[in-house]
Amino acid sequence: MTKIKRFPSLFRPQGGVDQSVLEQNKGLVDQISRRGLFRGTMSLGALTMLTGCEWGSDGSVEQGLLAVSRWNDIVQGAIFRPDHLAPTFSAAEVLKPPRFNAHYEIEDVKPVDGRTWKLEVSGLVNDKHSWSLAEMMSLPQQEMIIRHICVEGWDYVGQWSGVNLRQFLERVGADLRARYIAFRCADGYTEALDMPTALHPQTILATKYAGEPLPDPFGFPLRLRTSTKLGFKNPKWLTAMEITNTRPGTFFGDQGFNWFSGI
Ligand SMILES: Nc1nc2c(c(=O)[nH]1)N[C@H]1C(S)=C(S)[C@@H](COP(=O)(O)O)O[C@H]1N2
Ligand SMILES: [Mo]
Repeated sequence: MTKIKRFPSLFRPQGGVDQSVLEQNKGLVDQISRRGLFRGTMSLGALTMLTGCEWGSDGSVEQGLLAVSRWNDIVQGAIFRPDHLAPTFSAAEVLKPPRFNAHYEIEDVKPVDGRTWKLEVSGLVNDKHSWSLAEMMSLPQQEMIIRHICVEGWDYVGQWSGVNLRQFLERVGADLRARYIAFRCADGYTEALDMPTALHPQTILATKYAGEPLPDPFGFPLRLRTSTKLGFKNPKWLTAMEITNTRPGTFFGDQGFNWFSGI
């Protein structure tokens, strides 16, 4: 049986007074503010004023954060800078092996067989053929050393290489005016990107970590790596991609996490 992990969720307070929720996530708020989203104007007090909620009384943390989340989606979409590059790091800073996370424990990872694996491509796209691993590996590869930030409050520098998503979308004749790319994974996980993020120069379909094929727990044979999104918007063990104008449901988004979750 797969154990479902309990996340220290921003959105599901355990009931009663929970002053610690924002405190626990202060690192993330600070990160986002350092990376320019709030430009230093957004304090925890300001969040209270923005949402008109007393943080901590029954259910209000949840309501307040949902309000912030909806506001975030609008503002984040509006201020997203398509060509603004996320910070990159040196090879010496790369964590080896990377730090694992999923909504279950590492022992429950079910490795994907690269010999039979395919990536399905569907929706608003000309070329709907499924891609084998060999075909993916034959495309030009791009490398980036970027920071991974998880909502649980930890981060690491990782070295990822693979196929630039914009170049892949152009190659398969995707409609780049479509609004979303939806992803499905071998473990049933779902995620999605808005098109501007999909077309960002540091968004790739990664096949390697630190120059080696992705180890099984980290998404072999193919995962998404965005430089401008939180960890959970980087689906592992990809099996399908759909180009669509209908906003896709996502594993964490459907539980109330901020859909955009990035800068
Ligand atoms: N398929 C799938 N992808 C997933 C997850 C998952 O549970 N299943 N967890 C996400 C979360 S919450 C994080 S932080 C990152 C962790 O990636 P890593 O193990 O390479 O650090 O993967 C994301 N992608
Ligand atoms: Mo995460």
